Amino acid sequence: MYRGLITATVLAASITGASAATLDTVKQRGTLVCGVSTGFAGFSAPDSQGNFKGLDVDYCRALAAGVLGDPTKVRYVALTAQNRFTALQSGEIDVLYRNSTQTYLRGTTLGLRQGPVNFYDGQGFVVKKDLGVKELKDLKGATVCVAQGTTHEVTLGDYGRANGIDWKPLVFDRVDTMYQTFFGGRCDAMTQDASALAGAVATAAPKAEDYVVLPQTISKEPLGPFTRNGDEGWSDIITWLHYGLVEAEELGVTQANADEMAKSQVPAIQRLLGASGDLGSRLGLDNKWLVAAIKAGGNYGEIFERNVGKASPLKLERGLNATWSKGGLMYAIPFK
Ligand SMILES: N[C@@H](CCC(=O)N[C@@H](CS)C(=O)NCC(=O)O)C(=O)O
Repeated sequence: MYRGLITATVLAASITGASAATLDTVKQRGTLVCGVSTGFAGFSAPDSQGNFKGLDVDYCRALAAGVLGDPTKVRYVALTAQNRFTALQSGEIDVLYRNSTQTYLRGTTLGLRQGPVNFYDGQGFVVKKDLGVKELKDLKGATVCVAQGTTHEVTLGDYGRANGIDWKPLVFDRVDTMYQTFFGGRCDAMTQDASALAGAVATAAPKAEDYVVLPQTISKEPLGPFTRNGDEGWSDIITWLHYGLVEAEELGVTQANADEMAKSQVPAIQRLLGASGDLGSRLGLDNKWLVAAIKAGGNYGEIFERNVGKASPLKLERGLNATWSKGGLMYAIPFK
């Protein structure tokens, strides 16, 4: 009891220390420290040279460009599902961009803020095609590989109990071991975010065409950034970065034309790109911060297509991640 109290006090003290204006810390350091995954193709994974690539990584780059004027001024910290939130609470990282699902409990109990969703996902299943599985109830009695410390571990149990499917979870604390085990044939199915399954099949499967991601999903997995409570200024920057990238897509501002578009006569484009309205300064940033952010990796649509869309090995549809005007959920709050 006494020891628990000391630990809690030390943790609370370190959270307070870490919540001093993150923007100032980042500017003084000259580098953004971004928490990402240890390896999740399409979102954040090191390439053959060890450089992190992916949708989440492009958010880190856009943020560094917007805040520091240089998308390369990022130090990536690879985090597992288990240690990601502690790394943010303790101040080891400035922001977490790591395919992390937003939930009520994570939002209310961790001392963290949940930023706007940058990828709407759902928990899916992958199986070997020759197993002949067509729907989830065909997985009765199946061994299912699942990662520890994720939303999936809990949802798998809940769904099985509610629907009378007695699947047997095989739980892994390391995702690389989970992939090796599944593709080695030890589990009948593997479950995680449907996007992650597409990435795993595209990059880790011995023969991608032998596997199928089932069309059903069993949960909503809204993925987005996390920041610390008590630093509204920094959380606002994370929020408006996402809306800026979506607004850029809606207005046709791209990586290639951002400088040119800054001279546009369209008031909404002028405000977004800092030609009028002084919006950046209200966040403690340069008024043209979003020009720099968009030039780092493009607008939301460009980031999506390059990393996880048709131009990528994952080949995902835009679906819910299309802009609202095209039937999706990506909708930017107006810049005015
Ligand atoms: N979105 C889920 C799952 C996120 C997650 O950690 N997924 C694992 C695979 S199931 C992953 O990306 N692992 C890569 C890594 O650990 O670096 C959550 O927030 O709990």
